[in-house]
Amino acid sequence: MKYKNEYNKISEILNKSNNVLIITHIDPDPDGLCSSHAIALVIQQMKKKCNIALQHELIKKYSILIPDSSLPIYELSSDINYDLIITLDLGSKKRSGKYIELFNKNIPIINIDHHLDNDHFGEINIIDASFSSTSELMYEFFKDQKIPINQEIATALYIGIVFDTGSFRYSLTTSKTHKYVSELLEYKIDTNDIYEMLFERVSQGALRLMSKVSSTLEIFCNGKVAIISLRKAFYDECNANESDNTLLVRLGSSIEGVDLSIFINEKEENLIKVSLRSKYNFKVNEIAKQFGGGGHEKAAGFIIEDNYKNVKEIIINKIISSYSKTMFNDILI
Ligand SMILES: [Mn+2]
Repeated sequence: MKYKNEYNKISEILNKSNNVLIITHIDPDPDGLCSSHAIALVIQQMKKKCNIALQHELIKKYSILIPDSSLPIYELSSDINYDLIITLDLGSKKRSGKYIELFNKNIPIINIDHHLDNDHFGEINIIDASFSSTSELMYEFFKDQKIPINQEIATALYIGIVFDTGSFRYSLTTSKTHKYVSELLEYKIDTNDIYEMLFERVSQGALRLMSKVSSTLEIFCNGKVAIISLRKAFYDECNANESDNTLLVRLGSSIEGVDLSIFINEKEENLIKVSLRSKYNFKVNEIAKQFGGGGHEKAAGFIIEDNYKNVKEIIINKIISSYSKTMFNDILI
């Protein structure tokens, strides 16, 4: 096993720790949340204390992913001293949001992630982009260390893997992913319910929002590039809220012929999150990095403090023109 030494060291540190804080990225996705939940359950099994650090309460759709309400914290409390930090699916310290100060406190950090551009800020770093998800890596750690798992832990890992692989469709789905998942399925996981929860079940607000957001579609480069925008005002217009936006980022890339899809999410008037997805050779993480963000070659993003109109101009002038240059020598604009 490639990470045998690291896995042994993690077990050693875990055994010595008494109070563990688990941190995943801001705007957590099911991979970050469920790998956090899985290790939290294991730590509880070891009769040790642990918490999962979140920025704020989870959106309704994802709150069921961490059913034990004593696990999440939303602020650091001055009377709890954590003696170990485990970061999961967290590419950089900055992406820990309000918990960034913890990284300068001499607390040992175990950093487990599958984002290629991870900053390696831990004492132990297992960063491997050949894994479909952090949850898959977490399962390998449990398996290697013979850590007993149960239906709840297996379900958490399964959800993380299903989400990050888009139900085993994305290219990072390997034979190893399937092998590990087949082992997890021994634990009687309700796969149909999970699939529906992640990808199919939508609220009325979400459906109205989807229709509104779809109508913003703009196409560039002869049908190869799509921009879709979620304006802040849409929430009120559709009687929807932020928890209704989770499926929207995929809309652009589902269009036939689209290679690069750009999702502009206006979170505040001067705070815009841009998500990039590509299907072929255009590495979106390199673009995201130029704007202080990160991610994978085919899925990346960044946050920009500017208004919608300016951000859109930047996208057209910098990202789409760079795409056109890289892929078509500027023939298509
Ligand atoms: Mn992930």
